[in-house]
Amino acid sequence: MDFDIKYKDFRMEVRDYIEKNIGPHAVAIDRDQYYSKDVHKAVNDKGWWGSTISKDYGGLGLTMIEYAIIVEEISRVCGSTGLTFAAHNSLGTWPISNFGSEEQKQKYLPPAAEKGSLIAFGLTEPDAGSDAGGTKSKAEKNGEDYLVNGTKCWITSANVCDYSIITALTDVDAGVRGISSFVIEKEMEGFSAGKKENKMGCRGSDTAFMHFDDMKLPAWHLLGKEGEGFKQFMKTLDGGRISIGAMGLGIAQAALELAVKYSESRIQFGKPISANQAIQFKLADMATQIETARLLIYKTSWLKDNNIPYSKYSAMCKLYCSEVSHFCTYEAIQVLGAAGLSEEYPAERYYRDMKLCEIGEGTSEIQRIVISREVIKEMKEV
Ligand code: COS
Repeated sequence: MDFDIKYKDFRMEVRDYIEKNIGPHAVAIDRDQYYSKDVHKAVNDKGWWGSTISKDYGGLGLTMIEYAIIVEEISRVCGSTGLTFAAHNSLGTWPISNFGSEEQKQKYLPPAAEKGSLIAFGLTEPDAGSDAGGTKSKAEKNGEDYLVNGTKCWITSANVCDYSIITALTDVDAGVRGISSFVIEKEMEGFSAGKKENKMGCRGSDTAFMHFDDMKLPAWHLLGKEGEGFKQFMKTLDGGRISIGAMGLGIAQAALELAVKYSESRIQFGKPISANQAIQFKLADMATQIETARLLIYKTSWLKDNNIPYSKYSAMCKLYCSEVSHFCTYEAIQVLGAAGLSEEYPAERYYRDMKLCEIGEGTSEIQRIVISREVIKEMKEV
């Protein structure tokens, strides 16, 4: 288990770049709720929009471990950017790399990797959230084309994306086996995105509705085969859950660092508050949970990199890291006292940003369902 040692230099180099190039924008991104072109460029200058895209298509071809470290380090500085980054790489480019035709890969991956063309993931609908199989959007065959109608909601980068993966029913009577995936382009006639949601956290990430109104899609936009959509996005979410875990971990790490720094500088009763056991116990619990969470991210990423089944572990990453993030951001505010409530310190931003990790890409409750189903299955196999 030499992950920390092996990736130490990589992490430090990534951290240094992010602190210099994304850090200065984080407060304004949250306060003014905008998608920062400067930050987009900073990520693009490193080629990170193509983190997991193969070098054959202009990407960096990073391992999951390396990519998870980047997600963690970006989120340590800016939750909004961490979310946009994780959604684009895990949910946008990954399904094209893994299920796309050569034509789709040639068309969509190089612009993502080389120019930072953002790819969104349109799965969730007003009636299909946790029950992802409840998709109502339809893609009806119309000669050589599909005609798509429907609505998606809570889609990260709905307005700022260039392309998106979407899901729609190609057979309304076949249940989850009737769901198919497509790659669409934002400029297509019939596509529109709604007003950006005013969220409590990750306020700079562009979350909005997507509408398809008789959107005509040539058949080659189908990802894989008809009816494969449900399994494709379940596999996609397996990877996405590692990245949201890494996002929560980054926010937790930031909260710990802030709590340590503040407790060393805040003098009460003639000594730094870090000299009190009440504070020390909090810091110890935060640090221990963060260490455990990071090991879980490393292990799960390693499993993915080595093509070993990891569905249970990715749900554990998402569940555990987001709960660690909740705990650490809550405790950081407690350590800071009144200062923790003020926007003068980032503790309250961490607390608001963290909440997305317990909800986006499947709630904590859904992760528990996935984990328990896997555990029961494993026990039956013994
Ligand atoms: N990888 C590959 N295949 C998978 C899979 C996975 N992780 N999970 C399920 N499948 C397959 C199953 O093997 C099954 O295949 P067969 O029909 O060939 O046996 C098929 O998909 C249907 O699976 P299942 O019956 O388990 O589907 P359910 O509707 O019961 O799934 C859960 C329930 C809760 C697991 C699922 O709906 C889920 O993960 N929901 C959360 C979705 C989510 O995260 N939404 C937020 C999105 S924000 S981007």
